[in-house]
Amino acid sequence: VTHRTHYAGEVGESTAGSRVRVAGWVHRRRDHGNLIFIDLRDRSGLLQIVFRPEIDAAALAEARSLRSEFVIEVEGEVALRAPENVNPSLPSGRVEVLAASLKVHNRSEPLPFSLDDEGAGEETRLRYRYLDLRRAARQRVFQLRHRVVLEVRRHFDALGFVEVETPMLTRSTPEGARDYLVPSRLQPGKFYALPQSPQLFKQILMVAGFDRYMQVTRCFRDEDLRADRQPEFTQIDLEASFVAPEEIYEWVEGMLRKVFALAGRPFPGRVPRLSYEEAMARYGTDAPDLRFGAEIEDLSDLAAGSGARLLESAVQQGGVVRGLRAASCAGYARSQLDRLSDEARALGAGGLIWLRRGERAEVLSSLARHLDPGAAARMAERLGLERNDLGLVVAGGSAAASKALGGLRLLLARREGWIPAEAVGAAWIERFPLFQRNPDSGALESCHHPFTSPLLEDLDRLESDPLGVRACAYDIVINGWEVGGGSIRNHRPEVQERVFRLLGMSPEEAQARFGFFLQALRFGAPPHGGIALGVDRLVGILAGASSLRDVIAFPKTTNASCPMTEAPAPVDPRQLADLHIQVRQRR
Ligand code: AMO
Repeated sequence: VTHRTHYAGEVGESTAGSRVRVAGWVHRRRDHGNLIFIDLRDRSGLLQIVFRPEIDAAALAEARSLRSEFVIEVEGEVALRAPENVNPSLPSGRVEVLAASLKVHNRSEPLPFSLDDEGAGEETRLRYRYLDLRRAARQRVFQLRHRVVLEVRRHFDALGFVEVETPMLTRSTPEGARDYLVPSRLQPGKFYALPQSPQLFKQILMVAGFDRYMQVTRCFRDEDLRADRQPEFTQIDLEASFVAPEEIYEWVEGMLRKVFALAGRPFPGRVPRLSYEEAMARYGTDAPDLRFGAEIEDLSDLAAGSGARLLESAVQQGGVVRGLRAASCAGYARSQLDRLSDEARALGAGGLIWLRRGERAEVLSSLARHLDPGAAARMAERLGLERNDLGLVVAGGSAAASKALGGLRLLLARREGWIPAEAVGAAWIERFPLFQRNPDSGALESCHHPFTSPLLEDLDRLESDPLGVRACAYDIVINGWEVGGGSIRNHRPEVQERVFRLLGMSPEEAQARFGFFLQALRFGAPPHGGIALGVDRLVGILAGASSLRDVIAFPKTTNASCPMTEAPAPVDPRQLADLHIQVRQRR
């Protein structure tokens, strides 16, 4: 045999007696003097190789020089192991290969960390990412990622979507982040932007009559990084003409059902829909984690006549009283309650009030005698407090109260283990506001992006009440992660121009930035809409990863650098000169 015949993991009982040639890395070596055992590893798993003097003395001698991660190729006969040597935890655990020849392809320096040890710091693991990626658990993630993307392409192909590639060197597409810029050599002082998304191109493909477009594509956003954000990430990007949100939901839910099945996880039969307003009120966030209850309840109507001035005055001043049930937490000690109060304040609440139902179902509260017992009982009732439950209550402005309670809800869920391990909680969030005010400048800005259409019923109020206008936009949220977002677009140029004006763009400025796009809309743009889903976030959820870095082969760290290549890096001054760029060092 002259070439590899099997992957290590394929050599099992059925190959016993045959001759195989396998190749891979020395995972472990055990030297028993006149007997050497090697665990050979390739991407499929491990296989035990035995070097015996009576089979090939030369190979045995050479095997003595092998060390971890040397690259070898071995030929030999597959033999059944003696019963006492069977390893039931390996697919190849009943057999071993009696080495008749050994070829050492390469040596390896001692590794900076052991492949068996998860303990090495992340910076080190990313610097030597190729070693980190040799681990079976890591390889499984990328196998899964591959199969997910394949399934997604099949799904949309079957629905008549056509994959079209859009440029990477382009103009700025506003998605709310800073652009990565690429200087032009041929046109001094001009820059391309890397796409924050293919948004404008996919809309233009609808004008071009493609009808159903999809692309699995890289997007670039220069924004502050978190566990769920990378500066470059991959989207499953879709757009379709003559389409309603309902149809897009169906396509996406169908896709999700298939990829969850791939990962062996059940996906809910029907994904519930929540308005943005409901999500904010009940969960304090537009990306609620629906794997557990503890929803926020409004208690404002119970404040009047409750005897507690704190609650009454909050409501009189236009605020709210809201709370949630922390099941079985009535036994919290003073210190635990103090910690929760501090956490509530850090989340923006003025303070935290608690109620609890004791052993005999009596209701106690931190407001003690300031709170009328009848009102306390009604609040406990509304929150659904049973024996030994704790109720957490916040009074104040509506947004702040819900946000703080939403934050506590997540903290407690993690702390108290309310999230069942295999659970999947998904929802569509709809009817977002079209605009929000920039907290610094006070100017209107798009909540999603400027190409999103207002709800038809709100179109008349675009200029008179822009903040009250809702968008025909939707997000899909899974396990508290925003996995996708999209909208129906402004296909009529007049509406698009009105939106640009409200965003503070003069017609000249709109023309300068988006003239090509407005022009396209004027040549018979069909009504259209779409969505983009984050592949990294989706695979992250399927793989149970806590950070996107675990599902991206070569990710960036939080300061947007790559420890392996050490990008970003200085460049040769001549390169800069070609680009007409001079770097000014900040003093
Ligand atoms: P949006 O900006 O909501 O919409 O992005 C869509 C999805 O892309 C993923 N995502 C990210 N993933 C990792 N790191 C990031 N920095 C990051 N930013 C976004 C998320 C998100 O839900 N053009 C529109 C789509 C449309 O309207 O059709 C867009 O890009 O999963």
